[in-house]
Amino acid sequence: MPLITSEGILAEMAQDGSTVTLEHQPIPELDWPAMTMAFGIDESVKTTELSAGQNVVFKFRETPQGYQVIELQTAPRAQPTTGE
Ligand SMILES: [Cu+2]
Repeated sequence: MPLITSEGILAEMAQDGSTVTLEHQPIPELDWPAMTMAFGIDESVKTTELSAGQNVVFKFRETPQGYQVIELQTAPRAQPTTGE
């Protein structure tokens, strides 16, 4: 399965660093709407400087163990907010 790139907000990081919960944007490659869901994290991903509420860009793929993030970087907020 190819890598899929998306972005969203880091909602929660597991204390042991094994999973991350992301509020991601719609992902047309998978026909997914925007949602909040947990992903596994590849051990190569540095998670020490991440914290909840940060905007992130990430790449993931499907593995036998589920959806696995293999790249995760903080990013500026790209979506203009409305109604604020
Ligand atoms: Cu999802």
